[in-house]
Amino acid sequence: MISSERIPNNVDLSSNKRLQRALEHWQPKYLEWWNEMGPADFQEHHHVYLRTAISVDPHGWVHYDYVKLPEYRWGIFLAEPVQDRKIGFGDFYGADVWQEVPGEFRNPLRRLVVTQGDTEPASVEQQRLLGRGCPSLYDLRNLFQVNVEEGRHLWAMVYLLHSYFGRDGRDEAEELLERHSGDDDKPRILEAFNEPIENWLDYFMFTMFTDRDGKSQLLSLSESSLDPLSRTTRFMLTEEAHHMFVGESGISRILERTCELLREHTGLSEDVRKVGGIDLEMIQRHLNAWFSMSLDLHGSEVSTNAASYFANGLKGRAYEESFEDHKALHGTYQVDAFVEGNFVTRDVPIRTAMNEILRDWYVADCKKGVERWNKILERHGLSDRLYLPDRKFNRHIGIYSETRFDPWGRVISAEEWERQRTTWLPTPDDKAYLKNIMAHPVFEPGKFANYIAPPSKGVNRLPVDFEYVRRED
Ligand code: BYC
Ligand code: FE
Ligand code: FE
Repeated sequence: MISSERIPNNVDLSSNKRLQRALEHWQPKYLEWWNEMGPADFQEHHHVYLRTAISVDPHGWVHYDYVKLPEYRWGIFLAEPVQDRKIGFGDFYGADVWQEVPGEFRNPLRRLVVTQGDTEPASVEQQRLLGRGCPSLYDLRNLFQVNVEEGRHLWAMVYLLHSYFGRDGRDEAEELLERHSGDDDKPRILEAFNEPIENWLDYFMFTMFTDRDGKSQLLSLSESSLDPLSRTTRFMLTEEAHHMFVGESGISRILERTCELLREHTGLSEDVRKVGGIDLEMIQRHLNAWFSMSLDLHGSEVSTNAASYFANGLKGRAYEESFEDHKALHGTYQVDAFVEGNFVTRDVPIRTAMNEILRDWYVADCKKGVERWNKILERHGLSDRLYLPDRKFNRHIGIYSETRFDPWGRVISAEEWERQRTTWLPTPDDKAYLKNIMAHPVFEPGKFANYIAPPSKGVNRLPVDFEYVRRED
């Protein structure tokens, strides 16, 4: 990488003047978007201790330093090419991977890249106001770390659009900055990215469950026959790990603190809200909401789109090499459908079940996280446990979206749903309570809001009370 370049990269941008000019033309629009839609209140005077990707070398890919947010150096990095890489699945199994976009797959590939790209700035927009109620400087810094990296993920997709999709790609790159999360006229493409992230409980659940859909989708795109897409998404996955760490450890620390408050003040059976903590029921409701929304992000259980993505080698399964039959032409997959009041197990061609197969991987990965959370409750002697709701619960996409299910997967009536929804999903009362306990930011180094425990260690081996965000006028 040549660090003096306006756009840091490992794609030899300076030897492709046309592309370089196109990206340098997009860059000021990106910065305008970042200033307007990125983290509110912390752009001008604050220096944030951040990691910046500077190469793809596994031993030294990041550099840590203080940086002002708008001066962050968003770069374009693709994982190193795999020599002689072959197509790993679908009808073209075994052929050479593509370095250019085949004309016949231009539209679906563009659509995949645009859908992926759209989520990245959307999440920054959703999290824009969270800094105002941060539980600590450590958490504030992690929020901004995630935000700048989602910004970089947008750059990754815009690089592909500009390099491989010509005029249409350039137009799509502009539109990625014109749609906005929650906008009535021009919303973001996928549902979960138009939902508000109002508080830090939402935020940690989002980074736990929705960023993990990012991991699902990036794993499957990293199998793509389009080699530049594969390499870009492979490098994005290294950053994604930190986002999920933020979510999982954030909830762990809330649980830790809730248990502590219960023991210290009220005895294990009392209302922890009386001493400013977050009760397990409220945590479970937020888990239910973000998990079910993130299940929706995997698409319909039975999908001809997914089948043709797989057949054509555009989007594979997570860890495709762990499967035996890479063409998936013959097998069937069992899907529990619900037809006229009854469950029926339908055998569907395996290719049409690719969304569901990816969702299986996702659910298993989430489950491990919830088990780690439950270890905390167990250690503190509580008998309550968190759980993942059944995958049919609260769905808005796919075959379960027409029927109401409870969190255990049982069919319920619309009236029953209305009666129970406040026990299963976040309520206005939850939101008001969270707003209240998160009304004031905690800016003193080493101090934490009352509802959350400190982390066990700081960032990059620095102490927990390091001044991760510093104001300078
Ligand atoms: N909301 O055949 P179907 C991340 C549409 S997160 C609204 O079931 P398909 C991140 C669908 O477009 C990862 N609409 O689905 C995380 C289709 O429309 P048409 C993001 C939806 O095509 C945190 C119709 O419903 N990456 O990176 O298999 C922070 C029937 O579709 C939704 C990707 O998603 C929905 N949830 O689509 C920052 C990867 N689901 O054809 C970042 C790229 C489906 O009827 N996208 N529809 O007009 C894909 O691979 C696929 O498009 C989907 C599933 C996974 C979204
Ligand atoms: Fe991302
Ligand atoms: Fe992420």
